[in-house]
Amino acid sequence: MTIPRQGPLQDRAKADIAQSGHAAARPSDRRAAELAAGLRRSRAMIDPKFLYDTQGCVLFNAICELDEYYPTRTERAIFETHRDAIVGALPAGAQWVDLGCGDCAKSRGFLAHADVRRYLGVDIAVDWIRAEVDRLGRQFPGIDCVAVAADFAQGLDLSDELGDVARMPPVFFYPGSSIGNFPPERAVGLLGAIRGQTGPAGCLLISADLRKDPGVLEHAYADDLGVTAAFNRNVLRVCNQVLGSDFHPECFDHEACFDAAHGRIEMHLVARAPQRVRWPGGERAFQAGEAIVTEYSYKYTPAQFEGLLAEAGFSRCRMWTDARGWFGVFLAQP
Ligand code: AVJ
Repeated sequence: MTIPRQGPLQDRAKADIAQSGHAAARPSDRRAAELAAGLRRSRAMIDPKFLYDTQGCVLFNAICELDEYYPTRTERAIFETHRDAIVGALPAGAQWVDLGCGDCAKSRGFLAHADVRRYLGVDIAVDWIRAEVDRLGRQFPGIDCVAVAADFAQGLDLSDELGDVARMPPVFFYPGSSIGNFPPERAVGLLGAIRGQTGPAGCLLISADLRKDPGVLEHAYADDLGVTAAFNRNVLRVCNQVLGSDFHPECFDHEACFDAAHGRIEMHLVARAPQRVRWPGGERAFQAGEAIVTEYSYKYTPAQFEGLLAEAGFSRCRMWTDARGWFGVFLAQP
């Protein structure tokens, strides 16, 4: 199963299973407390990482196949069309750092062509990705493949794993445009943390979804079949499981709107009628029409995104895009 890269690295059922052993109460308590805190805010919110339980991952994969959802196939086409130019711009003898690697699928096409000595698959669910990274290691016997557990939404420090970055320059790979889940200031924080670990010759290969007609954007996040609606409502099921709340997902409408002032798509779940949701230790009333914010997805102009990279300390930047200029693949260098 392909797992989308989140800004805040996604949780998923496999991670829960991995954590649900004996010392398991803690992470799930923390998750419940985080959900409760978000629901109690005057503008209720649920962090997008909760969208990705097993069912959420399946629904996200279905989204990626929709006609309306252009990012996945546009990125794939840009990678394929410009593979040689991208690979040609990478340092030799690199270590490939796959941020939110999941099943490592997007890296394979690069590893087959680039001069890579080492592969670090970074993900929150290390037990799950270990098998995928092992499989990658069998496919590329010349590359030393390692799985690393990290939730880089909480800060990224791979100094131990990377070793001497002057001798083996890292190529940080963050595809999928999941950087768009972070507000710009937090995005700069993560990009700056990456920059702090590139060394003199390392670089960052990252995708961002670009500004375009709001109608196209809203349609991409509110498809005709209602797959994105199901994906969004599913988060209430996750909430019921993790927090023990009594949401009725069918009592909320999916809504996606482009907020031009902030340059972001907002996904909402809108209460159809007045209702009260209860969970152990708390409750929240919703008026009809009141919304829970479940995701921001920022869209940038090429200049805006280059500005973020510059602010984070990258002084050189190249971009590849599609014929419509809908999606950008950026290579940022110190
Ligand atoms: C996985 C964060 C890149 O923002 O486009 C897709 C998630 N949400 N449809 C995105 C998503 C609704 C996706 N990212």
